[in-house]
Amino acid sequence: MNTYDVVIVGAGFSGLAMLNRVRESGLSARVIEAGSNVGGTWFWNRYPGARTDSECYYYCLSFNKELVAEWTWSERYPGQPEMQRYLEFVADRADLRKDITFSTRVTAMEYRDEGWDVSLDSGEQLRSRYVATGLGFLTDPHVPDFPGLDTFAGDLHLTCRWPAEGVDLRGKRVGVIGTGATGVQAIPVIAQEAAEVVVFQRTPNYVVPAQNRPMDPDEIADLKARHYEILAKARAHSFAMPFDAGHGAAMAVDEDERQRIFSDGWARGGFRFLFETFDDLILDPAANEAAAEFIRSRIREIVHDPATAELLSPRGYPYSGKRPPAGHDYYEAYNRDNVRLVDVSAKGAPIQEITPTGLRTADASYELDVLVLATGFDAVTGALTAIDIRGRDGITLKEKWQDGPLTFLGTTTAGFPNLFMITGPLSPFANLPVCIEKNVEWIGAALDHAAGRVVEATEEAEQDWARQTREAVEPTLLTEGEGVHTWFLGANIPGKARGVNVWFGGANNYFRICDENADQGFPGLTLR
Ligand code: N01
Repeated sequence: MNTYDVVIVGAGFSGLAMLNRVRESGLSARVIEAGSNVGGTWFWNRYPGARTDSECYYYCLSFNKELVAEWTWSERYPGQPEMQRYLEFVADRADLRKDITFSTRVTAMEYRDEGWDVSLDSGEQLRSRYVATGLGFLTDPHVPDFPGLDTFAGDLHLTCRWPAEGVDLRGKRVGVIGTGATGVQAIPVIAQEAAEVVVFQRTPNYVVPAQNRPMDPDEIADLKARHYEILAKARAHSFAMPFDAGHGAAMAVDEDERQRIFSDGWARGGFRFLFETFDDLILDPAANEAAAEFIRSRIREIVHDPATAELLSPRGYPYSGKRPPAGHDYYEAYNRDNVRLVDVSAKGAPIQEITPTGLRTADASYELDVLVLATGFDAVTGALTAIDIRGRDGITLKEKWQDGPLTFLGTTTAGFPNLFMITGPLSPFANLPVCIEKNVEWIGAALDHAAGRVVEATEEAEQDWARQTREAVEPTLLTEGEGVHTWFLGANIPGKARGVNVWFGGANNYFRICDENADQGFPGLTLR
């Protein structure tokens, strides 16, 4: 049996950064990756239009100065092929591939004799002192239980399992279910190719245009020169983006000024609208509604058909109550002759069944050649509980978390010694590469501190972290998305425990807490 100091699960941003870090400590490691290449989320999500929602120069890894110096981005928001090439570059430049086993899944892990037995779907068994998971927040696909789904005789595709060779949509009638961040990116691009696109929308989103553009060589040179200064700024920001503060409270300025600032935010694009307009959009209901109404007014301006514009306009939940998508001519797509929007909400005509030739709602039938499911993920916990992980007392992680996840700092959980999770449940949902590198830093330091001993979070520490997580989100409007199936509340999966699955107390505060914890010798962890 092959034996390692650390087995790492996943070769996306997290797994690559973790492998590099454990090598620095002189530990032996093996990465197990389900895909046939590195990339993680960027390996699987190849759907048309897939690209980052964060700007390239802070959606990247910083652990190695050469990575920063030698890689050049082409667009403000790189597309999936560029992200895939980037992560391959990282793996090659840091010489990581030789420790990665591809096209292999971890099926089970059992804690025994102060280490982990790791079972792979290849039949191989590994033995490891420690395990670090780098599974991502949004990994395990959610396929709704539509009656008749398996009878569909056309082509059925999940956005997060899009074939590498692509799908020929020319001349096809394409149905898309889902208008989250994925659907919002995919729909305008699919519409450029397909004969007809029918979008089945249950809940409209607040979509702000990303404002993509090519990167200018002078700008690239400047960003590279200031990379670590920019990283420090990102680490000081609540969502780990190197943004400036907004203009204070939205309702403290007059209506004209408010509209001017919102217009400016709209022109800056994407998350800058949320974070660089006003500082209280996720705190003050009136401020939030002002932003929401601004977005609705833009939808009415862009979309020619008033009935379609109204259907696209979110109401009844706050802006950011669902993770706001970034658009690339999203609303403009509904002005095309070949795009139709169908309301499948409870107020409209819900989906009844998938038929061999298409889809039937409560009031109509649609003939389709291709059905695209952009229906999201069993987020945060799904990829972890999909593995049969058995801890110290034989209890599985799934059993432990049946009423919601419990972790200490999102990285460890009591009863599962020597197991670390990179961006595990109750860690920040923010700009993920920055969060990942901070998690990797803390886990690397914890491994050094443990120096081969058994390390485990205490139940008191994780109860305290659960309390802090609940208290952190209380002043915000972010918990008001349950009725609109928000994934960060577990509300998109029927039967899943409800509650905030992530830390919304500010990524910057989280980083400070982790740094202090490490400086103080890791209180909250026991060593034996
Ligand atoms: O998934 P989602 P996603 N009947 O869960 C609909 C990240 N991301 O893959 O809103 C009908 O947001 C569902 O409807 P409703 C980002 O963090 C990042 O789009 O639940 N419809 C919704 O419209 C994002 O938040 C990037 O009512 C059903 C959609 O399917 C997260 O991933 C790009 C249904 C699912 O939306 C997830 O986004 C893309 C049903 N039974 C994603 N079930 C970038 O940063 C579900 N839906 C680039």
